[in-house]
Amino acid sequence: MKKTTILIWGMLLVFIQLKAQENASLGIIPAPVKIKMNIGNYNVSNKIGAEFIGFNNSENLNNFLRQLPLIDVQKKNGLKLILDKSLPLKEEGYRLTVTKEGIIIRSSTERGAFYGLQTLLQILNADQTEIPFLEIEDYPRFAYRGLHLDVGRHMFPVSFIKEYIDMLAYYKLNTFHWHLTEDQGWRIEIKKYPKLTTIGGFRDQTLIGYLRNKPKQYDNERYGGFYTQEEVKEVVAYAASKYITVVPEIEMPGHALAALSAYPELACGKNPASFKAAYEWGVFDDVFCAGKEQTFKFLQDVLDEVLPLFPSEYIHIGGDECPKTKWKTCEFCQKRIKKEKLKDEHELQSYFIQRMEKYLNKKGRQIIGWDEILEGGVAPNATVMSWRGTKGGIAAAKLSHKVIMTPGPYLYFDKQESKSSEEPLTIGGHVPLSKVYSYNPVPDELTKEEQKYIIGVQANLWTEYIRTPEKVRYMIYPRIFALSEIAWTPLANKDWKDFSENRVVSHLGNLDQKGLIYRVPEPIEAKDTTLIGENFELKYKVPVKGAAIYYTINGKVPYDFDFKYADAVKVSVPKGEERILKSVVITPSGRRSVVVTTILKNQ
Ligand code: TNX
Repeated sequence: MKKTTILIWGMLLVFIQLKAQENASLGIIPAPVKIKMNIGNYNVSNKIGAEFIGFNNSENLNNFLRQLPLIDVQKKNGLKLILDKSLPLKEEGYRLTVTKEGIIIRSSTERGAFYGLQTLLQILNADQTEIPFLEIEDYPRFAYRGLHLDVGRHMFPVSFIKEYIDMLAYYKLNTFHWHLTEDQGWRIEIKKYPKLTTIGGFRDQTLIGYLRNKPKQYDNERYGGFYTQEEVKEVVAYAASKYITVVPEIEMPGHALAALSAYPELACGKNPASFKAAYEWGVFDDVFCAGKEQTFKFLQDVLDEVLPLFPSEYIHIGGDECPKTKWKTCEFCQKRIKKEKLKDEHELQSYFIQRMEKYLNKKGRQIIGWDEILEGGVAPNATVMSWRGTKGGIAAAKLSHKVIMTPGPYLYFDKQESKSSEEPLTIGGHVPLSKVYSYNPVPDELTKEEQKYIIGVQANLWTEYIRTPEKVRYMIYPRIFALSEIAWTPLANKDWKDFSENRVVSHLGNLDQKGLIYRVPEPIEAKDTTLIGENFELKYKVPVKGAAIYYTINGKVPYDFDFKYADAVKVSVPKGEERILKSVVITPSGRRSVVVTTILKNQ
């Protein structure tokens, strides 16, 4: 071969390689386990057909396929879904291949095929006309991948719960933790105890503003509602059609004021006061009495109605933040402590949880509890949700209990993403996207053996300060993307740069196109800080596809008629002066990021 021919071939190879790398992440969140790019593209600009092989007439998958704009059910060729029980992948895994013959999704379960379809959908979201030839092998890192929603503090319509479930499925999360009972409202219909919802479902008013503001103000408006059992069934069935398990939470013994407002006899003492569902936030002293048999009878009755609605193996029974104040002076609780030879009120809480566990185990269910259930002795089969940091999770794993990691400092999406004063009212605290992404649910403190007890990870959305579906979206996007990736993607494949600069950018671009609310990230690389120098040249990147960065250097809030960022922000500052650079992202739909202020100083 002539030298020039070799050179041309060589250049071509380099080009192909670069092209393949450029596509390497394909915009998929969570990043798959393995992607191999091949040369060529499969054209999908015309609709393609779909064919099931080996599936026993899967209604779920069929219905799902039917809704995809890519698919024409009248056609046959194009996409093949093959059920292959011998596939050596984890239960939820799949293989997706695209060749000139078409697209094949191979899996050993329906669930796996469903996740293969989510991947396909995400690839198509980036390009509607062509899919590169490729081979993907994929399966989850953790079996439990959850997102929680508190409907006690504020309620959200069934239609929105379904949207939430769709979003979970699209990001390959498989558990929706539905927090159904709270001090501020009991949200699930229980036929035997109708007052739980007619009385306990409503509060007289709601706190306006932050809990610690003085003086406190209230909105003077009755607030409430609940889900009927029919609605619950509808949600659970909808979730199941997206391969999502709904884990209900019925809180005990604390966070029970709404229940006590309906049935005050379940509180401590002979003649308990009357109660009202709480209308501000926090932890309240009045809790279920652990001494009265009546309390257990009530909770078992409630669970008897809850269990048939939720096929989930796990039932969450709360267990967090239960003050022992009332128990200390309650004759019934004290009698129980003596009779059961308990050391103190912590052991009484443990008695409470263990007794409920026994009841649920007998019915074939397992309990999950917040990490407080470790205090006073953990129930023998309980799974622990570690929320006060990771200590509880580590302790539980060392005791050979299953653990779901949901630590506040990393995975509480009710905390705000930045410290900017432009952030909306939140519960406080600060959990930026990068912090969520940095979280590894398996703590270094555990041995290999103990690590096996970490069955998964979850983010929580408490809604004291979240009143509308729109604000839920603001709080979860884009942090849910990071949750998805830490829950699914192998540790070794995590790649913050590709995630934050490519994939988040395109997924937020899609939300923007749909006109949905989400939190617009600040210009990538822009920092609230002071820089010292004379000639500044700052490079930023756009965090949302199609968006632009605008800036001012006179300290004013930037608008879209100000300087538009192109290659760099170039500013020269005379000796002894400073310039206040403010930058903002504005998206195609007109959404704005918070403003970043960078002081440029020439000393
Ligand atoms: C603690 S997390 C709680 C919730 C609050 C939340 C606010 C947990 C088990 N209990 O009741 O809503 O903090 O971040």
